[in-house]
Amino acid sequence: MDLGRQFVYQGKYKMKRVLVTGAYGQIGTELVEALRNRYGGENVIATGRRKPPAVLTKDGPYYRLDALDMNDLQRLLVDYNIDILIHNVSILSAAGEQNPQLAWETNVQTSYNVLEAARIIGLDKVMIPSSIAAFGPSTPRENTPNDVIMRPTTIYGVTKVAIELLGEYYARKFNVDFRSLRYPGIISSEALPGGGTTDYAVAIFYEAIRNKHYTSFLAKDTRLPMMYMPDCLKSTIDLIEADSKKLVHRCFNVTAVSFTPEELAAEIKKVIPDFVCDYKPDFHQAIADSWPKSIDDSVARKEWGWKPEYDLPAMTKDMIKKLKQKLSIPGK
Ligand code: AKB
Repeated sequence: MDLGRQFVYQGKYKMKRVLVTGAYGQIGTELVEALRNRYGGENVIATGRRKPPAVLTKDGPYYRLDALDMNDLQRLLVDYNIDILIHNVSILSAAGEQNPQLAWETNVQTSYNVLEAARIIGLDKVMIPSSIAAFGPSTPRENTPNDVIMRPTTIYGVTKVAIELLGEYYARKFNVDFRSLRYPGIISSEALPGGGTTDYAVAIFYEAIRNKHYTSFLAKDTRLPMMYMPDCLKSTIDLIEADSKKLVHRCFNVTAVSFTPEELAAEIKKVIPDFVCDYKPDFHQAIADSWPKSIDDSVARKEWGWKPEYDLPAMTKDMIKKLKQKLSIPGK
């Protein structure tokens, strides 16, 4: 019996109930689907502020929720008898630099609401993602350890450090089971990312397939840690279901691969030989230059058995195959 997914209620095993905020974003869209396959459609509530994509309306409940509204948030958690809350609402790095005030309010104030709601209602677990952006220029950039100096220089990074510290405080002070993953750049074929610095690694695939040409906003030798969506979903679900007795940490580095735009373009060229990539670095470059080039995720491997499945060639082949299907372009 997998007790990560189930609990005993009146002598019977019941599936846990999960609420996902920011469910219509890049990670949320596929995470809700994966959770519904695992926990049952009616046990996973998708919430967001926009109109939900069709994929999220067919197999389970969805609600409009602005996580800044504490009353609405608590009402949904109580009405749906939620056990696990995954808070995916976030303004990402590049968008954050355009509007730092909005990034602080959206990222930190909603996370505070989520942690407070978890404390008041007594939720089982709360997962709030962090990012490689929580590190900064004074952090060692190669093989960045889990526990190391964190002095980010973007507002997005500042909000992520604040959220990590607040979550750890709630865990210590109020016994809230807070967990967090420092996601690297996520590459996905379903929902598009928006407002991030690693977004180039998704856009490049669309442009390679549609136009055989892409202009990267990062320099060709900018190495960053990355992960394919199936690994992102696996890491998220594995950490949610990890036995709390085995967790020494609350916030974990996770990674799968590290590559540069030039290396990614070369890999795409193996499948689309006439693809051409050129490079015009813009304001994203300074953000990327403040982040790690590669990540040491040995703490996650040790405490909850994290192990990625996709390397750069496997991810590239799968992305191109899926996007060609999605965009209805013949050939593999
Ligand atoms: C971004 O580029 O801002 C995000 C991230 C690395 O957290 N994808």
